[in-house]
Amino acid sequence: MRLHGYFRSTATWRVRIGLHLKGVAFETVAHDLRVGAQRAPGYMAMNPQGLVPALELPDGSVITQSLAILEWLEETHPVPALLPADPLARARVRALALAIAADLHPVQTVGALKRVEALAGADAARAWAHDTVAAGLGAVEAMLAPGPHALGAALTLADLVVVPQLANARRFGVDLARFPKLLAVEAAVAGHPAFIAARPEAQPDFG
Ligand SMILES: N[C@@H](CCC(=O)N[C@@H](CS)C(=O)NCC(=O)O)C(=O)O
Repeated sequence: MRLHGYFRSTATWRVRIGLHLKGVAFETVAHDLRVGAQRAPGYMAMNPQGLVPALELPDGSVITQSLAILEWLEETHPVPALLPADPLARARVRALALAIAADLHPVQTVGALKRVEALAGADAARAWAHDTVAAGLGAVEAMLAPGPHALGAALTLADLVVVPQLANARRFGVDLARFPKLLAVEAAVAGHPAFIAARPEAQPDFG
């Protein structure tokens, strides 16, 4: 199995945590977003969106979209479970994951920020990234349940999405002291081997 990604990509990071948690071995194929490698014709043939991650299975099938990959992983490798058994609890996990992956994250990707910079300049792009991430995390902070994890006692898919987004927030200069519950979620998994192995600095393309 080959995970196409980039060390700093938060969407790829989510999937790395999931693969490590489930004990699924994978090979990393790096695409350097700084030089636009995600839009090279060979990769575009695999993911016409020109975005990472993409998971290439041994039979050549490709799955794109980090949450679709994680749901596939959950269905094919159910242990340890990343979704609760109760339908309402499952919906809450998915809602929290989507609040970041579908609403917050898309407005601060490399492509989105380049476009803001082209329209309004580098300072505007930095302010855009900071403000959209801060506003999005404010909403997510209010969605959290009593911990130690994002939605209660058990580690879920929501934690896999929260942790990378906090690292991104720091890059954009967001003051995370405003989000004590999110910081507690991050601290709860900081020593977990799967989370450590998935960190950007542990990846072969880090630099
Ligand atoms: N919704 C997608 C988002 C993928 C995405 O935006 N990936 C970013 C890296 S985190 C990317 O490839 N950016 C390149 C670009 O914007 O050109 C997912 O969850 O997989």
